Amino acid sequence: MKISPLGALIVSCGGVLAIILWVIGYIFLPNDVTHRQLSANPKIQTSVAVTETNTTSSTAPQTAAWYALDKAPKTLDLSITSNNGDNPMNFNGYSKGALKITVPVGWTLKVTYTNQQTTAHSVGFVPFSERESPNGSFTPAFRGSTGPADKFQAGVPENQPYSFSFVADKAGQYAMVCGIPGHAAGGMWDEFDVDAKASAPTITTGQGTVTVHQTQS
Ligand SMILES: [Cu+2]
Repeated sequence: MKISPLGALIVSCGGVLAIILWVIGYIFLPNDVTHRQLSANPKIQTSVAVTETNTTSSTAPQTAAWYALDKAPKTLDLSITSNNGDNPMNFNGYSKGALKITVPVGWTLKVTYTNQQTTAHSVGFVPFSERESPNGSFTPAFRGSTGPADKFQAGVPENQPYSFSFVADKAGQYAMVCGIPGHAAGGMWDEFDVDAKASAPTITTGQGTVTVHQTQS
C-alpha cells in the first residue's frame, strides 16, 4: 500500500498536536481533574470512627421518662397514658393514688394525654375531695385543668392524643382523675399536690421520690 505524503503529514501533525494538548492539560488543569499530585488529594477513609452513644449506661439520662422540665421556665411536661396493664383504670400504670405528682406553686403543667385502650378515657385535675366522685361531676381545680370539656367528659378513643395546659397557682392537695362517670370511683385517680415550699417538681411512687431535673430533649 502506498502512503501519500499528504496523509503522512496529517497523521504526524495530529500526533504532535495531541502531545501538545496533553502537556498543556497536565500543567494547567486543576489537580482534582488530573490527580497528578496524589499527596494533595484527600486520603481515602479506610476506617469509621466509633462514637460512644452511652445508651445502656446506668448513668444515662432517662430521656424516655413521661415527665420532663419544659424549655419554658417553671413548666413541667407530663405525658399521661392509660395503658393496657392489668388494671385498665390507670394513669401511666398507677391508680388509686399510687402515683403522686408534686409541683411548686405557680408552675405550669403541659399535659399530653394518650389513651392506649379501646375503652374511652380522659384526664383532668380536680379537687382531692372529688377523686372518687361516682357520677363524673367534677370541678376543674385550676383554670383549664380538665382540658377540653367534651374530651374530659366523654373520653378519647385509642391512640388519639390531646394536649392542654394550666397554671397550678394555688397550693393544696388535688387529684388527677378520668372524667368518665364511674372510672375515678373505680380507682382511676392519682394524687396531684401543689406545694408552696417545694423548689422543683417531684414524682412519688412505691419506688420512692424522683426530683425532676431532666429537660425535655
Ligand atoms: Cu377512664
